[in-house]
Amino acid sequence: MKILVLNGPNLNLLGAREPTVYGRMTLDDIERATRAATEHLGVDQAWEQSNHEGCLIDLLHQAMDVYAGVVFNPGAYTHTSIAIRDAIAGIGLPVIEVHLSNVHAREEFRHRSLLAPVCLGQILGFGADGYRLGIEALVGHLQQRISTLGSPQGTRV
Ligand code: CA2
Repeated sequence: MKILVLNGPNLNLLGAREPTVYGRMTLDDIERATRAATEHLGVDQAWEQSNHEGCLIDLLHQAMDVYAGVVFNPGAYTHTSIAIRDAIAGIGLPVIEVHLSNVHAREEFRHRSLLAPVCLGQILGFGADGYRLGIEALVGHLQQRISTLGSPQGTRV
């Protein structure tokens, strides 16, 4: 089973600034810790980050032919991007929205997610551990789907 862990704008700055909000781990630290904590699941993970809306959309489109699902921290595009929402709806893959911070405990403009209605679910407020939780939730969902529907030869899961 292959999954994509996708990260949006400014997440490449993690660890360097705003440690009180986002912690001290860099995105590379988070990737390493998440891979170690989810190794037992035996899933093949590709981690990507982009600061550009169009790049994130391209990566979501490309994911259609390669991955069984996506764990996605869309950063501030969560609150603004109809184009990313359309991409998620269009690819038909299960996508789990992850946020490091509890966006509902922050500024009002962060309370609304344009993406949540087209995602399988949201995980937020658990810091870096949210990525592990997101992967576990995604894998659990995919395994349940396989046990209900089966996995015919040639499908991704
Ligand atoms: O809590 C999250 O994971 C967010 O997706 C992080 C975004 C924010 O816009 C969302 O509302 C919630 C911000 C990404 C990180 O931005 C940084 C900016 C400066 C220094 C470090 C990180």
